[in-house]
Amino acid sequence: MALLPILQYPDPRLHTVAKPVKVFDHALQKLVADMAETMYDAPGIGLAATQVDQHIQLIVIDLSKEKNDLLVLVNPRIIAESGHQDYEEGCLSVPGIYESVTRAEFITVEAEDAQGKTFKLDADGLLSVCIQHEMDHLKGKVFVEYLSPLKRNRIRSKMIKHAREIERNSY
Ligand code: K1U
Ligand code: ZN
Repeated sequence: MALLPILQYPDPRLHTVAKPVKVFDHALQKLVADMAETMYDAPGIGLAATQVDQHIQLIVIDLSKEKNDLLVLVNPRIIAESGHQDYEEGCLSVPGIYESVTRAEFITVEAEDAQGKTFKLDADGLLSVCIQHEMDHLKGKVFVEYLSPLKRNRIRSKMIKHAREIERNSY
C-alpha cells in the first residue's frame, strides 16, 4: 500500500469531472487500498479519487473510531433524497477550514462495490453529509463553492499564502 498526495485547494485539478468506472480489476483494488490508507493517515473520514488526482467515480468513507468499517462507493448515484441539514464540514483538500453547508438530510444511494456488485444504502446524519461531500468532489466541486464569494476568496488567499510558506521552508 502507499500514501498518495492529496491535491490542495485551489488546485485546478480539483475541478475535473470524474469518469465512470467500467473495469473492476486489480488496479482498482490497489487504488481503493491506497486511498483508504491515505484517508486513515490524514486523518479523515472520507476521500474521493479526485483528491488524489485520479479522475474516476470512486469514494472511500469510514466513520468508525476503530478505522475498521470501510465503505467503498464506485459510480455512486443518489436515487432518493429528503429533508435538509446543516453541518460544519471539513475537507482534506482545504485543511484547517470548517464551514457550515446545507445538504439533504436523508439519501438513498446506489453504487457498485470494489468488485462491481451493485448495492443500495440509506444514509442520514454525518454519513449522508459525507457521501454528498465526496460525490461533489467527483463532479469537480469543492465545499467552499457553497460559501459566499467573499468567504471563498479569503480561504483561497489563505491557502495560497500557506502553500507559498511551505514551499519557502522546504529550501
Ligand atoms: O473529502 C474530504 O476531504 C474528507 C473530509 C470528509 C468530510 C468531513 C466532514 C464533513 C463532510 C465531509 C474529512 O474527512 S475532513 C476531516 C474530518 O472531518 C475528521 C478528521 C478526523 C476525525 C474526524 C473527522
Ligand atoms: Zn473534501
